[in-house]
Amino acid sequence: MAKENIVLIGGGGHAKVVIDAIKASKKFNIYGIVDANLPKGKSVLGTKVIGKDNLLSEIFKDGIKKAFISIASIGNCQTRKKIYSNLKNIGFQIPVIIHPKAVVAEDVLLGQGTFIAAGSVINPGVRTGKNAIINTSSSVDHDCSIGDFVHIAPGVTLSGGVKIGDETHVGTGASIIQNIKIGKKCLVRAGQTVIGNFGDGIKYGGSKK
Ligand code: JB2
Repeated sequence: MAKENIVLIGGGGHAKVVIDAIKASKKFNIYGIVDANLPKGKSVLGTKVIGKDNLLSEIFKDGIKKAFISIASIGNCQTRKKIYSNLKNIGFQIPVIIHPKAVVAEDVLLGQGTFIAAGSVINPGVRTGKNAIINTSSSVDHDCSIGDFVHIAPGVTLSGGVKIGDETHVGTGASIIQNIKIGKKCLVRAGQTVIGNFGDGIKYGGSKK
């Protein structure tokens, strides 16, 4: 059976990881990339940039019904939120993409547009909201709850029952012990160890505001 076409939004660093996962999973044919800045015709891992976001309505009318956000936008998910809402307004379906070398337990529930990268382990009872990113080699243990537009960066460890609020970024290599609650729009800086709860809008670790 022919693979369904999918258009990608964004052709930077994260797109390479997404393209690799899509190719490995063999579920979709990548139709092309729309990117706000890259020149038309540029190749990203063999996939061409076909234009900018104003092409999306036309692409949808031409019969491409699936789209995926291939931008991670570290520490600021406003770009992803804006793109997600534009895609939904046009009518696109935004699937879940899982690298086949991730381990995802049977009962895990993943929100629309969630990306699960290679080497990550998602244990039973985990839930994600929409457009969450569980990045390379991260470990999300049983019963964790991950909000909308959250980015769990490479190498993060979440023990069982951790709750991460919407739009929070957990930086590379951070570790969070069991049953901790982190609020919305927080930043856990790379490499931090979190052993206590914190509320919305907190930037945790390091000396920067
Ligand atoms: O509104 C937009 C838009 N805003 C930025 N629409 C579209 N279609 N494209 C947009 N872009 C494009 O996303 C930029 O022009 C750029 O080509 C791309 C973002 O690439 P960048 O490499 O800056 O960020 P990323 O989120 O793909 O990857 C970062 O985060 C990853 C987690 C990188 O720093 C990676 O190294 C990292 N692994």
